[in-house]
Amino acid sequence: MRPAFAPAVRRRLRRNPLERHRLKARLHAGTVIAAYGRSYTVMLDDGSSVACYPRGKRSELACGDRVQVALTGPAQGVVETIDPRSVLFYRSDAFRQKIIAANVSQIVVVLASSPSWYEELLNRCLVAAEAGHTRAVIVLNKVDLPEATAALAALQTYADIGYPVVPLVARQGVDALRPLLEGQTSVLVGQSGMGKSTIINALHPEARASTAEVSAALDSGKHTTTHARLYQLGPDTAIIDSPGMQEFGLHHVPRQELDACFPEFREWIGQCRFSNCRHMGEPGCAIDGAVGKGKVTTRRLSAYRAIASEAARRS
Ligand SMILES: Nc1nc2c(ncn2[C@@H]2O[C@H](COP(=O)(O)OP(=O)(O)OP(=O)(O)O)[C@@H](O)[C@H]2O)c(=O)[nH]1
Ligand SMILES: [Mg+2]
Ligand SMILES: [Zn+2]
Repeated sequence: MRPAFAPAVRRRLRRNPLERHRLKARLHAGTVIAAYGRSYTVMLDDGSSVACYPRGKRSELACGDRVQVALTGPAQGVVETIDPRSVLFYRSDAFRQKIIAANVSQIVVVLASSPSWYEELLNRCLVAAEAGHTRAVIVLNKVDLPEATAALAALQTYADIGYPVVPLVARQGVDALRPLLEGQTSVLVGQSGMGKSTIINALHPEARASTAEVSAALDSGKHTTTHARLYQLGPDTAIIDSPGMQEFGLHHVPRQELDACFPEFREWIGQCRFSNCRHMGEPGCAIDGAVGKGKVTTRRLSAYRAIASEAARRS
């Protein structure tokens, strides 16, 4: 696919075909491997790293973006264009989008036996993955801790739906996760302190990503990772570490797309008494019926209703 040029560059190019030719000849293709503020690190396809800033005032680059860079000095450059993205994984509230990563093929939600994890955040990450037609995997890290038994039991629902659930002790090794990452560009997401960067370090020992003890008093992590970073694990395998998050806004997921974001609802959709059933407690709702038959859990239906109410309030 041809790269999409930024508007300012497009204008310049249209005006001057000679410059278009020159610019194209000087551009180097690469991948954004770190994004902090308006500074980026781009790994060029020849393996060299370039410190870059974007042309123009607004920067909308994300870790994982494929870009075309014009070199301006030794290991320095300007991002001239962003290639079209296959996927943009992001959260959003009423005011803005928070881009997490681009061009990922898989979302890995990292939970841990301790600190405690929020089921609401898990459900929201899964909805965002489904809305972007991206595979999702759940990791339960720190199964060496006594809380593991209860955490694994709570995750059975998700395994039943079909999401791979991988128990892990990242401090000891990540071999159980490796086969699921092969050939994928994955992004690790989750609350602070779950062990995302510990997983990265186990997969890519040169990464030396910072990790920190969690706070027992606050039952939470310390937001150690401050920006996303991509690590290449093989020719066609990459993984992105991301900063811990506490909430996951889904303002970008339209109400009418929500049913499809709950995979276990799919076989019941279209079977409600009313063709315009919103599954919010209407009589003859097939999803309520599925809960009665034990095919859908009350907790997942409640999660659906909370997100649906939020979406309905927006519109
Ligand atoms: N007991 C135990 N502790 C672990 C394991 N994996 C990671 N930890 C510890 O959990 C703490 C937090 O790990 P990090 O890797 O920094 O967590 P993170 O998810 O990257 O956190 P943020 O960057 O803040 O989002 C560290 O003290 C790790 O050593 C594990 O398998 N078992
Ligand atoms: Mg981290
Ligand atoms: Zn219904």
